[in-house]
Amino acid sequence: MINFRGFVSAILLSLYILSATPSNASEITDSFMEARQMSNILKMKSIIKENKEKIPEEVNVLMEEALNPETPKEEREWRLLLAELIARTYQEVTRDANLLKGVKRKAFNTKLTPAVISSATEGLHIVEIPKPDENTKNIFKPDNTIIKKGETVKWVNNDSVEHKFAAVAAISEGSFDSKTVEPENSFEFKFENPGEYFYICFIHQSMIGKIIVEE
Ligand SMILES: [Cu+2]
Repeated sequence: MINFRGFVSAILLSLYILSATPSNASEITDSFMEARQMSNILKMKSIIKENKEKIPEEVNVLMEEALNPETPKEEREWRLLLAELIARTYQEVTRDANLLKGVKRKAFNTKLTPAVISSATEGLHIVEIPKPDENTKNIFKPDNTIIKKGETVKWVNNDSVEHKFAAVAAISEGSFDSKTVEPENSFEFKFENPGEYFYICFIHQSMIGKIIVEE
């Protein structure tokens, strides 16, 4: 006796896999995707284990496609998620966190405006949190700045609501935590170590920024 419901869902699942898999995905990515669709975590891990040497390149290709402006938007997001999932599984299998770190940093970078060299005012670099206007709200301005080692950034809350932001530990060179910054208040941090500091507001998840500290 054929189980009709089971048959239909198997067909639907394979259609889903076909439509969701990038047309030029490699065999490794394809089989990883299939294992993911089946929620077969053991299989996902074994695919990564068997192809350990090829995975960083595999992830790089996915990231390049994800960051290519000519790739359609949903496909970009989808590839980014897949790259992150493969890199996370790679970390679980190899204990090497660098691949995942790279993916997360690149994904974060895509949401920022291009980095600008910030000029200090009275010894401080100012990042403003402006009042909302018709186009924007809950932003850091500028959201991506380059400063020099030993310099200080002052975040000034000119908004009418509070914000609370901190460096994302997994991908940043070091940490800072503003705690709650009330309207008309500010937070200062002196950057002693060169590197990249990615930060987010805990109250507004899309509110992000980055400070690049140069030698
Ligand atoms: Cu906020």
